[in-house]
Amino acid sequence: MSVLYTSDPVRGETWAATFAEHAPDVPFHVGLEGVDLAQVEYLVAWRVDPALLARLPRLKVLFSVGAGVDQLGLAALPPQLPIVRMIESGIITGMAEYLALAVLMLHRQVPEYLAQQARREWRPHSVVPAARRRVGIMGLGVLGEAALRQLAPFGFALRGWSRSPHALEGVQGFHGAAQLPAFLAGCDILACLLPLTDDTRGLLDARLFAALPRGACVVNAARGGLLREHDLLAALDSGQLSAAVLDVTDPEPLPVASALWNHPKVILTPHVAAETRPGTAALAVIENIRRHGRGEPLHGLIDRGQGY
Ligand code: NDP
Ligand code: OXD
Repeated sequence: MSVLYTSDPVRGETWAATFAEHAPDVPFHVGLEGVDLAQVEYLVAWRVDPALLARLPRLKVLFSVGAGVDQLGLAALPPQLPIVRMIESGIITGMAEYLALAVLMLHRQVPEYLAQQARREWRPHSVVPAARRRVGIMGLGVLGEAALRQLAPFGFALRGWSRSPHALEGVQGFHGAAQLPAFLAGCDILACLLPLTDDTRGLLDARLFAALPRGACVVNAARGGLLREHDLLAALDSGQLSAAVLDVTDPEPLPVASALWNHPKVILTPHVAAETRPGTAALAVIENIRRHGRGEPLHGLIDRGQGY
């Protein structure tokens, strides 16, 4: 039995060291060189070449190095192969920090002040109290919940939307397509932490932006494919939206010709909201391999039908 890791080789060194320390009985390989593929039972990857899978006859579980799994290309993977998303403290802390940063920047009108600064314009705007700022998170999973916990002490009026009902203290909950309009109508700042699936692709479009209060702001820290760039630009230019913070785009890297780069109402970061921390990620995979060996349920196993 062995584990094959095919993601970033530099981070792979920390993964290998963590396996050597905490699971010395489990052979761990960074990259394909010299690996007996017939012995590989666990694959750890960001993207997967289906041709590689065909060469792994004993593969039992595919672990994503990221919290998302869309980049694995689920449709091309064997339907019975268990796929596990990454749940580890580095990603959770990183996303909670990023969401706090983005929401506070929008709450305190930073995009507007940056645009004013570029024009050498000294013009204060009145501060809206946090209690009067309604912040909504789409996606109440591991990261959505962590973001809401991070935001709670600021005193924002918090709301969240998910597929199934969630009862979170201090958060007004909405779920399902039927409750989406009511959720959106009360979001001055909307942040998206949904997985990219067949159901969510392109959800952040002109119709959704029109359902927000006029002048609302949007944060997308999930996947670029959730948002229609053209619709966002139109909503920003019409004043329906007043600003956007984007950590993800479609495609990535964002093409140099994109109008997002120079848009005065857009703040961009290059998919850095939450980075998988190799040490804690390796421990999470080791724990799951142990669980698998004991026949216990895997932590973070995705539902292939739902795509997340
Ligand atoms: P989870 O699987 O824990 O949570 C997903 C949430 O989305 C759940 O609350 C789920 O609802 C909800 N959801 C899924 N589909 C729908 C739908 N059709 N309608 C309404 N709600 C839906 O995921 P995580 O919180 O761990 O991660 C979220 C995403 O963040 C990842 O998939 C990834 O794409 C992105 N990400 C981005 C990073 C970055 O650096 N920019 C880093 C890490 C992750 P329910 O609870 O009812 O199932
Ligand atoms: C992830 C990511 O999904 O880094 O973890 O985007």
